[in-house]
Amino acid sequence: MIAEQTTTGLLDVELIRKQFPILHQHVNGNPLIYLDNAATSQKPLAVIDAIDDYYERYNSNIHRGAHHLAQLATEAYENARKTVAQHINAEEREINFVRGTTEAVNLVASSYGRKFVGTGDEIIISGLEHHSNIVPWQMLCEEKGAVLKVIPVNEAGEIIFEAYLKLLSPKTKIVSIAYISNALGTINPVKEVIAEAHKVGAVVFIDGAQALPHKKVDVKELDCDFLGFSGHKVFASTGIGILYGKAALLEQMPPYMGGGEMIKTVTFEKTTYNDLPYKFEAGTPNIEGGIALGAAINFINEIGLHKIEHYEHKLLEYGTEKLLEIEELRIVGTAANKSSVLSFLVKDVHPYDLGVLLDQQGIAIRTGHHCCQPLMDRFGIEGTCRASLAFYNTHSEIDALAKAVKRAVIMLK
Ligand code: 7TS
Repeated sequence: MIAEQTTTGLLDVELIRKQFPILHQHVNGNPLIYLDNAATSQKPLAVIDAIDDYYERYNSNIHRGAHHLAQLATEAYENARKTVAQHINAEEREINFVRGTTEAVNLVASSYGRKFVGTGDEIIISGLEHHSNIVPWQMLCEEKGAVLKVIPVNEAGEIIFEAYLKLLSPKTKIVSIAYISNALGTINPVKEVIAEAHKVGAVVFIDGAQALPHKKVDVKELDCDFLGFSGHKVFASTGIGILYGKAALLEQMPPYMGGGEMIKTVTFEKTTYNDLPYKFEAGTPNIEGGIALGAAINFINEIGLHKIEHYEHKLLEYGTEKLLEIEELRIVGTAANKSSVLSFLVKDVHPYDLGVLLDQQGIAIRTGHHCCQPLMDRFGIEGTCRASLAFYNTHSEIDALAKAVKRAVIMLK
């Protein structure tokens, strides 16, 4: 039995794996070992069944129909919003359904940014960011004549906090930073980042894409102004995500898109906008995605995020140890505070070639720059091999990964 005694109780990985049908298949003649969870995670039966149930029983458009199915669909969608709100300790009106983290950043940059950022103002991001937390801010800076500042990163892949403090000034209007780096797994000290930004009057956007699947995030405890995350990384569907914003800020922000649902009244002369959160939800949304996200959050809460976090930490430590036994392999990203990502390089081996050979052995990893080209530039590399973990991964899968890397390296050298 694959079971892990954690300080918070037993995580029965075997039982958990039974909930993920996709894991039980062979790829290229070998049992699938899925280690690309930072790109997207797999879906448990609870999520698959919730989507099936929606289409089999009550598919309908929401908020508008008086009929029975429309009521069921509206209730399920709004219940999912409530689940998300409770999960991150927010109010329901602060939970905006969007397509994913990318849209969450773009929404804040377009709406808050266009209104509150002007010529000569500054926006701070970190050197660890995913392209989706770089490009929207660059676009805003270009449009407004604002300046983008970047917190440098040390050799371990940690932000240099003292350098951050030096970047902050009354000109800083927005700080936007990932909670956890997708390329290296670094956990940023976001609570401290937020507190310091608030001292100069800046608002903070937290990119929670890699945090929500692995740890409890409480927006009140962090005191973040905005938080974005993607459903598909947290065991739900693609095409759904969340933008949390403090109600007082969302109230001040203009709509991002115009259309149905986001209005109170429309005449050709003037439109008045709907209340939160509908003001930011123009058009028919991804209804099944919202319902799936609610089901996914209930699923991880039933297991317990503290147990998940503890188990994954042990798995990460084990994986680090195992990989470092391989000659000429180095881990890229050695932060003291790290989560669920093993980025590595083997001397004289191209990451892509290694990725292909691992795939031939049924092992799914990602290779390349992981949408973090500036971070790769910082380390003077083109990319890495990245094995990213979820709570359904096991110690024996790590053993298989290490064995397969060893075998592949022999073939490639
Ligand atoms: N921010 C971070 C930290 C991410 O890891 C990702 C996706 C995004 C934003 C964008 O999320 P999306 O759902 O809107 O696309 N990261 C990855 C990855 O590491 N591999 O594939 C996608």
